[in-house]
Amino acid sequence: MRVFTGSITKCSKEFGSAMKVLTKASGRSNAPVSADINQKRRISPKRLHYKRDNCYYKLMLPDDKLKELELLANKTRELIIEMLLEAGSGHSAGPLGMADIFTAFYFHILNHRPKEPDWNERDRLVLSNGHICPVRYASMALSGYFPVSELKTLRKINSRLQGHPHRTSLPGLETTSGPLGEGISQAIGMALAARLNGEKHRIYCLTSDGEHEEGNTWEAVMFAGKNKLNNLTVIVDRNNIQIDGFTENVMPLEPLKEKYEAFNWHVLECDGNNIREFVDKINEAKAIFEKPTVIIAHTIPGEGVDFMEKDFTWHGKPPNTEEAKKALNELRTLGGKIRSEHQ
Ligand SMILES: Cc1ncc(C[n+]2csc(CCOP(=O)(O)OP(=O)(O)O)c2C)c(N)n1
Ligand SMILES: [Mg+2]
Repeated sequence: MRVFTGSITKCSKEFGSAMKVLTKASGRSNAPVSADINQKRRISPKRLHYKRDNCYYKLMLPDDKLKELELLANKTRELIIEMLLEAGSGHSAGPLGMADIFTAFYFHILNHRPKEPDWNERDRLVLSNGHICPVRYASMALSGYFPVSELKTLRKINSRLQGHPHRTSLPGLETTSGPLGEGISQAIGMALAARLNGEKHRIYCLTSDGEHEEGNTWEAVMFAGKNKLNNLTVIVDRNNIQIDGFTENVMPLEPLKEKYEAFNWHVLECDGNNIREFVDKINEAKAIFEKPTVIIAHTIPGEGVDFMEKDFTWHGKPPNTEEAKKALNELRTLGGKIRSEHQ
């Protein structure tokens, strides 16, 4: 496979050199790890790099792969609109806003096997804010966990695709979620267990900004910081909205970065609707060895559908037929840039 040709950075097996490449590529003057810890440990560059012909290459996103992911994210958004229309209920804003991040996970970041969902070495992706599950279902279907046609059963009686994810119904889900504020607690349990068992998989937890109004979230954040759970990466969907308003009006969360830092976390921020930027931050998180990492991903709720963007009233309602038609037209024409095959 020649996917990485032309866009990969060759580097030595030595971790020190690898970090220089990483730092140079991210345009930063300081390596994102503390030198003393890395000097003491010989870190296998395997998880940061891609091995071919006995050489290690930094995992970057070549342009053609990025384009592929962006188109998949757009397809994911179309499926979300179609599912919600069919279901007649559900959440629009959060799933659309997180389509880029889910696409990046399922098609580039995760070490997983869609046809073997219980494979023990898989990375764990915990979805804490369960109400945005239409985006997870769409990514799972597109990546081969189940047929895309099953998406039409969202929220139907006896469907495996419940309105909030039900772990034992659908292989590939790591947890049941819906009650907010539980995901980081579940993820720290997985991270601690993996460390105690000497297992190498990583644990990712997707959580929302609204969930940071839950006390349980902060207990988990405190525990992870204390235990230096460096195999855990939390991603906060910082879309500034919650069920009936803007977070900063309902319960201000800022300064969120400083709060995490005070709990001994490594904090990164990015544009959560920019796949390349997000993937870069994930790679950077893998290079942090003394702390858990949180990526505060700034996303636009309703991203891709003009009349839904940044409007909290789309938190928990589906489009009607007319609205879905308008939304699908916008997505299928990439905002009027191309002709849709459906026209
Ligand atoms: C413990 C708990 N309390 C309340 C709710 C009801 N609820 C569902 S979504 C939501 C808003 C949470 O904010 P956020 O996740 O940021 O929403 P989004 O960004 O998706 O609009 C609330 C209060 C819940 N699911 N669980
Ligand atoms: Mg929110």
